[in-house]
Amino acid sequence: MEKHQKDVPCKTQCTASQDKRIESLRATFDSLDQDKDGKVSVEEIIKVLGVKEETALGMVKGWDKDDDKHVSFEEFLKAFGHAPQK
Ligand SMILES: [Ca+2]
Ligand SMILES: [Ca+2]
Repeated sequence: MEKHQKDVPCKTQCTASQDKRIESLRATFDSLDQDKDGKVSVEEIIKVLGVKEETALGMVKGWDKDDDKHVSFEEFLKAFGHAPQK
């Protein structure tokens, strides 16, 4: 009867871990986005992470795909969401 425990379809597990991943990225993004406008600015990165302006600029540059100098959650997801989980 309980033999099916090992037969959990990968799809279920993969989706669950993907959801978890997005959830934790969302939490990180929310903590960066201090004014809750849905975008992370250079100033917010400096404030939250306590990094230098040039460091924060470099980070935004790397993540900012549409070049508006802000990182949207979509861009944040693209930057981190596709990295394979080990
Ligand atoms: Ca913001
Ligand atoms: Ca952007």
